[in-house]
Amino acid sequence: MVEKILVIGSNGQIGTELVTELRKINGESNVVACDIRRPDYDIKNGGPFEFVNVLDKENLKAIFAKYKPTQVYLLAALLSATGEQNPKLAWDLNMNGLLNVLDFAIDFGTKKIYWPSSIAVFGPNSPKQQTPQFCTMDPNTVYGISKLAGERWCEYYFQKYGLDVRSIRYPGLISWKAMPGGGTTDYAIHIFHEALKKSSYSSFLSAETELPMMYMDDAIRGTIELMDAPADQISIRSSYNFSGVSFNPEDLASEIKKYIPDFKLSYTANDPRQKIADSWPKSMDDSTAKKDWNWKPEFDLEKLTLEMLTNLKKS
Ligand code: AKB
Repeated sequence: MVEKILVIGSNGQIGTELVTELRKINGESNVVACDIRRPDYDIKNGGPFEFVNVLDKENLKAIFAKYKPTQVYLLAALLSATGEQNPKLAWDLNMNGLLNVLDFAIDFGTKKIYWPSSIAVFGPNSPKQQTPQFCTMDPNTVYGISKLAGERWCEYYFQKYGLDVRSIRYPGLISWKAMPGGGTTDYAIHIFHEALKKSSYSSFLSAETELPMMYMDDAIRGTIELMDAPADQISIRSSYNFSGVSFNPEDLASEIKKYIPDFKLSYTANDPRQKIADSWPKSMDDSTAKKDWNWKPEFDLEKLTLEMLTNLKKS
């Protein structure tokens, strides 16, 4: 079957790479990049682009009617740090954007929906190490609250309407093609840019702040593997724990120093993102993803550091 795929929020850190990969697999004309702004990089030349605002129901409906998508990836969202600056907008976009897409997916017979969740669904009382799939969840950011509520809606639409919604709880994603969009884990990307430019970086998270992270290539491959898995192998209809590698700013700096020996890491105190990071897991138990659809990460800290430095130097 030829898939017709919409990627909503295509200009962001994930969308930029996901669109390219989906176009390689499904053909350029079958993957429609959708965003509120025209992209200023190559996806605009490689296939169709549409202006889409997920909060504008008429606009969204017209896109569903035009393309009758078989799959929709909904990536448009406000992340943890930006969400705290505008909590009501974050709730509106992250929640009503999802509900609008789920409703039109039913109306227009879309076969599969992908919606990203995050490690932000966990909170101060969740276990920090090897955080299990099911445990106490008390997120205290509006982003985390909206992602946890969104997970419940995804499972509800699957159970009530049989809609094939699939989701992953992303850790911090590390990539070089597009800049991150306002998250708490963004330091782990900025550090590479500054290391190459100035041989120094001031981290807004403290030395010992360990967080779950993943290289973008792993995240894109895992996302597509989940979407390709047979429906009867998907036991989680809220969102899967998903793990790559865990490290803190000191670990990352030590790895960067292997290539840039004079690199200096300092710290900026009292950044509001520290409190968010302190409420999140340090590492994730993703055994259910491993069991259900054979998830296996390929990038450890050494490999992702080398990839980041090599690619950023070339770009
Ligand atoms: C963020 O930091 O907000 C995101 C995430 C972990 O979901 N990168």
